[in-house]
Amino acid sequence: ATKTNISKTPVVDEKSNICPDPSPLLEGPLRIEFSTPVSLDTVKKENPKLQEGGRYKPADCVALQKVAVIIPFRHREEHLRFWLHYLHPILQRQQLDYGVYVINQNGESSFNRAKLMNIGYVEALKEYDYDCFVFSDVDLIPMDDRNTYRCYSQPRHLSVSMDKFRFKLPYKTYFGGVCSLSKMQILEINGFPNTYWGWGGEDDDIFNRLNHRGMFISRPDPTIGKCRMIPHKRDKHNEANPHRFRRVSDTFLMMNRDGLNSLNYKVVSVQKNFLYTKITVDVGWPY
Ligand code: UDH
Repeated sequence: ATKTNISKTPVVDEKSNICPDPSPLLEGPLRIEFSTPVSLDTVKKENPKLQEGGRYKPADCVALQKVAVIIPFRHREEHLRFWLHYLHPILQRQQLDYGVYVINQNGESSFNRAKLMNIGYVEALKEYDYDCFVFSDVDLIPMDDRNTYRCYSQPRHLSVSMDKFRFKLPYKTYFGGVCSLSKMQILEINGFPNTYWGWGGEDDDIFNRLNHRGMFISRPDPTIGKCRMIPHKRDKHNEANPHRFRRVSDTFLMMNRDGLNSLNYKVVSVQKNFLYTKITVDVGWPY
């Protein structure tokens, strides 16, 4: 009889090898706490399958989406360690092809969260053909890994039940914290505003942009969308923006000229760490 080699590597049709949705690796509710600090060394050891720059893709199936996770950042090292410790294992169980980009605002001018998000979008696309962008505050950790950090047919609000708001939405159109938008959805709204300096308003502006373009917000159910915020005080140089209410009422007037098409910044450095890519940028000053 002829011998057949059954151990031969099967020829896999890429299409039939797409990762299943939802991922079979999900665990459901997770225990999240911030009492014991974590070190980057520990997080590195916990995640041996990562590639330099905080990149990962599943080894035995083709991920459904290529996701860039963008974190607007300045002086929050301790929060970032918790974020990396909790999120890397979750994102891997979600079987995403992903990269983590920490967009670090250089200098001490007033913080500009939405501009850093625009920069993250542009810089991540220079590296890889991402089709989905998750924008996450550094201090928010999901409490259930069924809350998949990917994109949907409508823009998605992911941090829907935050402990600080007693696990309820603070208001119906709230879009702050963690959200995901596909490349197409971002391009339709000209990205985010670059002109919100200091705390507040930019998330409502983004909601208005989406609304003006006929999109609506999709959300996971409130149990799956639970998340914890690492307790903190307001940062220096991120005082509440006194112009925010007036600015939010002008979204429709401004959105075509304030966004990706007016974005300017300087990259100060790009640092490839094992757990994330850190891009330090000059965003300029309020005008
Ligand atoms: N961020 C930084 N550094 C800063 C400011 C903001 O990294 O100096 C980033 C970070 O990702 C943060 C996000 O921007 O998660 C949003 O800023 P925030 O956490 O200050 O905003 P939030 O609305 O809190 O979550 C406001 C301060 C509440 C203080 C209440 C004290 N009880």
